[in-house]
Amino acid sequence: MSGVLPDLPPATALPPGCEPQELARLAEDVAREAGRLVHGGRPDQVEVASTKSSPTDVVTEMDRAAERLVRERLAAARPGDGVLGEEAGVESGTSALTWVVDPIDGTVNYLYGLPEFAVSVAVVLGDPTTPGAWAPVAGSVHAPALDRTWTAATGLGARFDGRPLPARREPPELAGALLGTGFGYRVDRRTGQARVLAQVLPLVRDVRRIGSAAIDLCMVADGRLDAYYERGLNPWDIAAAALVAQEAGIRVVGLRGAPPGPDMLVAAPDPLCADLAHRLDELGAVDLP
Ligand code: LIP
Repeated sequence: MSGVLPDLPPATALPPGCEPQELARLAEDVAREAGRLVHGGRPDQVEVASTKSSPTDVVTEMDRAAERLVRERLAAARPGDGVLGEEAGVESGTSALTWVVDPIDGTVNYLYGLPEFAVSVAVVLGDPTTPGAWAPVAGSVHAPALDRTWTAATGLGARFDGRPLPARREPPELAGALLGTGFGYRVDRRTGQARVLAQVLPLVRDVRRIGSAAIDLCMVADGRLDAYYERGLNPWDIAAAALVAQEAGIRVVGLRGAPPGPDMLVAAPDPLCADLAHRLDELGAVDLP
């Protein structure tokens, strides 16, 4: 843990039989297999199976099928671990580890046939449903339509398509930064997020709305974005990608001394991270519905 704002805590005192590199390999293998199902099995016309927080917060049958596959593979490989998945919720385990799964991060992109979606598979110590109470051990984000995979293991660095991440350029000042962000599905929250964005936009180089938090965070890790912020993210959106980012030397924080979580997540190299977090706090970015 470094700096004045808390990152996700490092995974320490790993239980016996918990080898981060092996867990990272399992995470990537399972994410890739689910990616083959999601991308290779995508019907010409993807149907909405149901909605969640709003009529635009959609679930497809492929979200459900991919999560079932991931759960089956993880149960076979590590039967005592718990699982938290976006679609089927929490399944407690007997070990100290919990797998955190987003079967399709960027579901709306998937629905529309846009390539920016990813399978995110992470394993954490602690309780992933409580911000600040969990530490990522290993994880993989596989974007099958982009043919990109980011994988990390705690203390062992992050890899992009099997190679060490490219060296990053010197982080710019805020005015020169290319930011990623995203928006919730509820109208009241989107209204507030638009107000904050209108005040952020003049302060930065430009903004990209990719549509997948996991890909946003990985793009900060590999230098395709300078920074990313979003309010309203779930643990399954960020668990793998936050570790990729942290292992690439990126700060992943909340605001006002809070850990990254649903209230806010800010990711960037320092000092850009601290500057952006401070500006977002000044703009009331967490004082939103
Ligand atoms: C998505 C996030 C994205 C956010 C979207 C959505 P989903 O996750 O990854 O950052 O802006 O609104 O929440 O719903 O596609 O798994």
